[in-house]
Amino acid sequence: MTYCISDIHGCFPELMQLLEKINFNENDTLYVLGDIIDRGDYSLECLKFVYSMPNIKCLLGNHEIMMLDYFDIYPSHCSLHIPNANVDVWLSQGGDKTLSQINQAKKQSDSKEEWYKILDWVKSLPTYAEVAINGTDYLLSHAGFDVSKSLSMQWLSDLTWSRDEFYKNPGFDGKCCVFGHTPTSLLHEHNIKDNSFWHDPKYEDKIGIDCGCVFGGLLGALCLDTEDEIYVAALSGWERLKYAWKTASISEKLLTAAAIGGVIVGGILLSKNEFE
Ligand SMILES: [Mn+2]
Repeated sequence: MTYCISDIHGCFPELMQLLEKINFNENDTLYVLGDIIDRGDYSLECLKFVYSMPNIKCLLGNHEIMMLDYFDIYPSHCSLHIPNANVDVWLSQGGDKTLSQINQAKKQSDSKEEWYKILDWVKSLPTYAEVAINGTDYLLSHAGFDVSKSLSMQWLSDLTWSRDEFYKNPGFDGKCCVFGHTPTSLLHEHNIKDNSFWHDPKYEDKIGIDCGCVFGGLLGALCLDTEDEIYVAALSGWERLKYAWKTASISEKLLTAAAIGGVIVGGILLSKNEFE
């Protein structure tokens, strides 16, 4: 099977849950439509994971581009790219969390070396992909396309920053565009609480799959073979804490317990309610 996921934004536990739910294995292919990093707690884990998997193909998102800009690196596959004049943009868009994870990793020489390999790989990521399955031609990119131009003439900004122009107009003739970038709750005009995929109701030629996981929504996988939609919910604050707990040091555990008024019993963190 071939699946698409977008806008993981550092939500590593949810990514693992989703892959388990679809029973992802070596016979499957997964396209990740960019914005693997930023805002969430596990950007580096997410990057390392997708980098290590030969059957996961990633496309560049605007967050990866902001990161490359920050490190003054030019993406390989683009027709025109103007770096952000202000490198702090990345840090203000959730890149600050990613940067501190990177800096932490760079302290060890092994992971420092690995980091530079990953950065080189991010730089080389393509900006879109064409996939034909069961007679449907899918066009995948992070944010959409400028349909007034041919595929080879797309600017990097068309593929990674497109929004309303793309949503409100017909797509490419006879193709189905799959994209992320804008949480679908903002695209479902009549129900802002709907985090499921957005199927263009007017032209029926676009599917939005950023389900806003990092904002408390869903992480979704679209199966291109069956058009099945598989979702996992974003972890709650408490589930997130429990997840972080597994890898925390003793001092981090003590600080966390004190901060939430929790209690440690037999190495397990209990909330006040659970303890009483
Ligand atoms: Mn984006």
